[in-house]
Amino acid sequence: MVDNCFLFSYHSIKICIAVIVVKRNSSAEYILTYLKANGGSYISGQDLSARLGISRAAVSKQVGKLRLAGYRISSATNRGYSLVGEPDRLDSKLLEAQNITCLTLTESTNREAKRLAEKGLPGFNCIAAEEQSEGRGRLGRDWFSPPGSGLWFSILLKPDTVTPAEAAPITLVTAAVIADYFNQTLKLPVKIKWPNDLLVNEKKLGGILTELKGEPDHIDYLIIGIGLNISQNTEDFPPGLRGKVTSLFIESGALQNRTSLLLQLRDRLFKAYQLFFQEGFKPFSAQWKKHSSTLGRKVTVRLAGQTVSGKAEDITEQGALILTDNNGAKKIINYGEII
Ligand code: BT5
Repeated sequence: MVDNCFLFSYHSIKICIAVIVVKRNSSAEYILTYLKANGGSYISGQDLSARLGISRAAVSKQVGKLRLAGYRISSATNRGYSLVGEPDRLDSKLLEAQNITCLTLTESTNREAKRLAEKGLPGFNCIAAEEQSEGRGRLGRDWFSPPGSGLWFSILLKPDTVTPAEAAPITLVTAAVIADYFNQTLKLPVKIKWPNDLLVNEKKLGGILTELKGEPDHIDYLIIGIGLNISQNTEDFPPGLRGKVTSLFIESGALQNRTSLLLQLRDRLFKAYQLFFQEGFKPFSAQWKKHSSTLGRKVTVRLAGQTVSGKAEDITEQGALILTDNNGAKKIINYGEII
């Protein structure tokens, strides 16, 4: 008797769970079907909520899920939603043929690059992912990296001719090459905020996370992780990031093919790193300064538990920031963050 009762309630719970799962899935699928049937025209949230028998808040939540899955859905006040594009996927076959490891999903391409480096993968290799589940910024911060909208990749290098101190400006070299590419080729005014932020109109388009394993006199490996927002709409970002971040699409109104963009950037970066290992930061200094949004400005830099304010005057050949503080004293700052 007790056993039967247990079986009965267990069975009911199972049915209940199944019903919830089907209902959740089908709401997003129905919304997608309606949006597709509407051929790019707007359909109101009220209309969708009436057709599906769910609240408007639930419609908005399901639209959010579709966006996270890579669907490009535009929303406008008093008009509703329209489907702008299907999920765009990196062409993994093409990338693999060009020696780029292309993963559908990974925690972090930097972590993946580290694993491969430890297993013996040589330098001048690139690892990209459609999506990162635990994309990271500096100091353990999160990096939002959904599928279908950005470039999330890491470059593995194993230089044997430079020390960690000599390699320090490689983040600035990376920023200079990317900013130059966006300015020259795509005519997008990308600026560099020392040391690792790529901005357009003061909003963050991308960032760089450089990690190194080695001893003071040699490098085992260097990993340069690059995150760039390419085809997102403003609504595709979590509310906490909106207003502070941007994408190539938001700024230019044009959709770029992420696969070819990645190939172009990888090739330019590889060439730049070869030159950097031979000649240091000097060949990149002018390029970096040209695109800098930091030099000539009053800034406050946070470093190891303290802040320093003053005018950002220049950078050294090691990529350190030269600042004249409010008492007129010159300071050289190797690591830190402008706040
Ligand atoms: C960075 O850190 O700017 C470095 C980001 C590097 C990401 C790449 S993606 C490929 C590789 N694999 C990884 O796991 N990471 C690298 P930081 O300066 O600490 O900035 C982090 C801050 O930027 C966060 O705290 C947010 O405020 C903001 N942020 C998060 N996601 C963003 C995004 N997609 N676009 C713009 N800003 C974002």
